[in-house]
Amino acid sequence: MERTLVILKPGTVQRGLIGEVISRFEKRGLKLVAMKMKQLTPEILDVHYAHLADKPFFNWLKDAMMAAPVILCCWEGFEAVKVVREMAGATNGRKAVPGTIRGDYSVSSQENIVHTSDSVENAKIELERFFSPEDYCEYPSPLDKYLYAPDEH
Ligand code: IDP
Ligand code: MG
Repeated sequence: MERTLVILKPGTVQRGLIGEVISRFEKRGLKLVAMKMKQLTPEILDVHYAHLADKPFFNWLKDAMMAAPVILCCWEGFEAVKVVREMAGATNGRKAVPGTIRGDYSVSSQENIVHTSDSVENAKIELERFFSPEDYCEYPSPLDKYLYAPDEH
């Protein structure tokens, strides 16, 4: 099974949407295997958003990501990276399709509820950035046979 990183951004924490957003991933059938609340730092954001360092909004983005704690989650499932990314929707909340998380809860290109890993390769790198091996919980998934066909793993 694939694993992917979701960060519930500071605005999501402040707006009381933690439960709503986590509930969506749970209801979809994804399995939560690690979760923690953390105050992000400039140092970790410089690395995490290095691909945006030359953008005019980079410092605003960093400030927004440090405005309150975030919730870091690792979700596991068959093709979880793509499934989660598509649930988040387009980066700009005004362009995100209703029914996606950003399309239902945001109207901004910056304040857009969640970060989600954009590829299997980046998911591995990002999970290592925010979680240690001991942060993960291994527990049985008795519902798997109701969620997946035998060749979906
Ligand atoms: P993603 O979060 O959909 O993967 P990225 O391009 O990786 O989008 O951008 C990371 C974050 O930077 C976005 O989630 C958003 O918070 C912020 N961002 C992206 N584009 C803009 C913009 O044009 N203005 C302001 N903030 C932006
Ligand atoms: Mg991105």
